[in-house]
Amino acid sequence: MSIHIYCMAHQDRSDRVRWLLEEMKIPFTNHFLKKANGEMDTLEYRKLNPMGRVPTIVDGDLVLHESAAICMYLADKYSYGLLAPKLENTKLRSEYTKWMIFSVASLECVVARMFTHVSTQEETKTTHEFVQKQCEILKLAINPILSKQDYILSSGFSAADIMLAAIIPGAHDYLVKDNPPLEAYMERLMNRDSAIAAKVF
Ligand SMILES: N[C@@H](CCC(=O)N[C@@H](CS)C(=O)NCC(=O)O)C(=O)O
Repeated sequence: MSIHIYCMAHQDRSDRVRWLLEEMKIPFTNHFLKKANGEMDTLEYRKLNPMGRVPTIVDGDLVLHESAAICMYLADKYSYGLLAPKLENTKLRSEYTKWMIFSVASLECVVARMFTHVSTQEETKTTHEFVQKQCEILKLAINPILSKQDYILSSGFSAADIMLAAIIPGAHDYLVKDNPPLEAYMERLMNRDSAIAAKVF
């Protein structure tokens, strides 16, 4: 049975969901919605996602929105103990949960400003200064880890890397450029067959 992904494009926040599914070799069907045509605003779609946003998935009788929650659900269901550490492995699981939450609550809320607070030249300048400052703070958490290991968890590649690597390029100049640990990390992740198949980058 195929998992249904409601999205707008390959490079919206559904990218991480497709990447994870490709990684786990789970079949999926994309449903591309056109916002301009009101397709995210229909009664039918609002039943799946009351906010009329994407991504939303339907997996059998389960409907879920919020990309981090979707990835946690899918990794637990289809790759428990591999791409998602088991609950009984308390330390590793808490690290994993931390990075999954960090990816959206700390990283993406900064990175997203690059696209939403740039109407005028003046606003763009202020936004870039803000993002640059915030990225220096975010790097305090990420850099020490990626300086000593290839992936964000000591156990190796996980769904947390998918979340982080799908978001980081949005602020490439402030996070990746001239930052060897992040440059190497992104190179490693962008070249995964599953990321290429999912057209994330
Ligand atoms: N926190 C949500 C964000 C969802 C979101 O804002 N998605 C964007 C596309 S990437 C969207 O639906 N935008 C259309 C709109 O806001 O009308 C998630 O991670 O899934």
